[in-house]
Amino acid sequence: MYRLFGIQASGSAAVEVALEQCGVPFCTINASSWEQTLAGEELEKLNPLKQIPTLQLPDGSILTESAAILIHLGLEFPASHILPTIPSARAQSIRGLVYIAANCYSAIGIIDYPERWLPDADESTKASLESGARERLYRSWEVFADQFKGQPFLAGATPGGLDFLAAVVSKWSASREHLRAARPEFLAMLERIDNHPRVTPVFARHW
Ligand SMILES: N[C@@H](CCC(=O)N[C@@H](CS)C(=O)NCC(=O)O)C(=O)O
Repeated sequence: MYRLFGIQASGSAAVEVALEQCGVPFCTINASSWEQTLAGEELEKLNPLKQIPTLQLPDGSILTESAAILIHLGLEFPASHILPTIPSARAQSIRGLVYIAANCYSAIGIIDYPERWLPDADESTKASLESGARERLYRSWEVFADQFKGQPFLAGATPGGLDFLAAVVSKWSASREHLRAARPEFLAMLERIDNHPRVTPVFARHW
């Protein structure tokens, strides 16, 4: 059985949708770095960064990093269409997953925890880092929107792992509010993902 460490409204929602789509048995374990619980202690032993999503595979091994988890599930369960089957489309999905993790998710980490990058800085310096990271995040989403077109979804006819991660990560740091004016068609595609019957029931548990 897969064991998914996560919490409401976090990145674990994207993996939860994917696990549902794979049709595999899994359980969710409520844990995060911002709550001190026994499950949190277990999470920290498995993933020293104490970040979610963290997925324990049926063989007991640990997968961290949302993009890696989604790519793994897509390769392990090809019929799930978490990754497109056509190689060129699959390559673009992998590119998009790594893009979001490297550019968007990481910028949100800076916005949420500026003290990790500037441990000795005063409040105004940290605020300045936070606002620079926010601008960079918005620019990264604009570039993503220009590079990745939903037809009607990023993964093709039905939503895949790239759609799940884009829909979840864009919910934070007011990214969608920015995209409403900057890239309205892309925002409409994100809403299309939210409203897909395979996604809505899971997102309803999170937001
Ligand atoms: N690189 C990781 C980032 C995961 C991440 O930052 N998760 C957030 C929750 S959505 C977290 O656990 N933050 C708490 C922390 O960094 O202490 C990924 O792509 O999955």
